Amino acid sequence: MNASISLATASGTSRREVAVTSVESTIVDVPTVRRHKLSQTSVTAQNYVIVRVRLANGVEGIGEAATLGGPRWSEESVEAMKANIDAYLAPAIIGQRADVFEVVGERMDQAAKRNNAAKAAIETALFDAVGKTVGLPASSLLGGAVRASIPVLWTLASGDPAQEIEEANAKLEARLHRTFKVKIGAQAPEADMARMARLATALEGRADLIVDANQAWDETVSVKCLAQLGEMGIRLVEQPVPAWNLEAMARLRARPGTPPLLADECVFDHHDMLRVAQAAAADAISLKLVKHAGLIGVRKVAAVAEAAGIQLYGGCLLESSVGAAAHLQVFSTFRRLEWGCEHFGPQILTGDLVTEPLVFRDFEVHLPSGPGIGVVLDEDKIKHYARR
Ligand code: MUC
Ligand code: MG
Repeated sequence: MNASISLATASGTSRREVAVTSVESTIVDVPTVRRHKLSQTSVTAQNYVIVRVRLANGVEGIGEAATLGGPRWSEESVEAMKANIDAYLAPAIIGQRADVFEVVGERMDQAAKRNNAAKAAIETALFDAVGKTVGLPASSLLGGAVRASIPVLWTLASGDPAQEIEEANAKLEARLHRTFKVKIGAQAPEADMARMARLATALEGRADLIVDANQAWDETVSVKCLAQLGEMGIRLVEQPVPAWNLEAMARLRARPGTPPLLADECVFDHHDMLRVAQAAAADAISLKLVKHAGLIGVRKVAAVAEAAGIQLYGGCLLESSVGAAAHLQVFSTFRRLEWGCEHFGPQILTGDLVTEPLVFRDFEVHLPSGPGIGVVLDEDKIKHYARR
């Protein structure tokens, strides 16, 4: 029998009922509680594209694409994403079955090169809608959750060590976070090293520290700084050199005293991951929907990393509870997630976008239990934060 002729799903929903009837994109801007400074940009508001996909059965699915300071962290901006979703990606999938994720992915790839964050938001909305249709969490469609909560870190990024120590102490006190990622590279390396030494001393024995240079250094500066960071006991160093320079990452990694290296901007798809593995350029990979074009893409990159013995780190781009929930759905399916995750995003916003924000407790973030990605949009909040 031709499998495509069989229309019944587990819940009795016909395949025709899961055809995509509309795709809607909305730009929202949500202020952050403080300025967040990276090497290449600095933000006081997070910009997202919220995608809603409607199916013929009336079920709506939601997804989110995040950016950090416009097209500076990567090439996508919310304005470009909205334009490309509306003009190219939505027409490519309207009328298609939502539950054949690979087919939809291929159609989107034919309609637009890269645009990974935009594609991820749409694919997330499809997983949400299909999960809601069959009454299962997206994690079940991705292999099944093996954990209900994940250790979550907090990022210190004001650039002012006194403020950062106070912020870290408050998070420790509230039992929210006990690993802190410090954003470095916006100031001179000497100033960052002095800042890190202060933080390491103030938090010694109470918290773990990692750093993210967001590609700020060259190899010469990295040689010097990585040795110093190693002596300070920094647990992990993320993307010290430009994304193109895998050879430098590999040489730095081979030096005695270098802390483990985390690949971020140098890995967008699974082909990039393979090149990093072949070059022995990283100890761990930061997995993000905006880079890997969707939940399936996250699993593909993770599979290549696992095959090479490279550890997994649940990355973020300061998503709201919408994007964070989507990441948790896929992260929860990994047998190993050595470095936990950094989905503190909902906590750095002055307001969230969902009716029940994610739960942060005892240094972990909890997987929501509902169907699909497990969160529901708060329509008043969307109206409030929507760009006019
Ligand atoms: C990045 O480069 O990792 C994630 C957390 C944060 O503070 O910045 C981001 C992006
Ligand atoms: Mg990074």
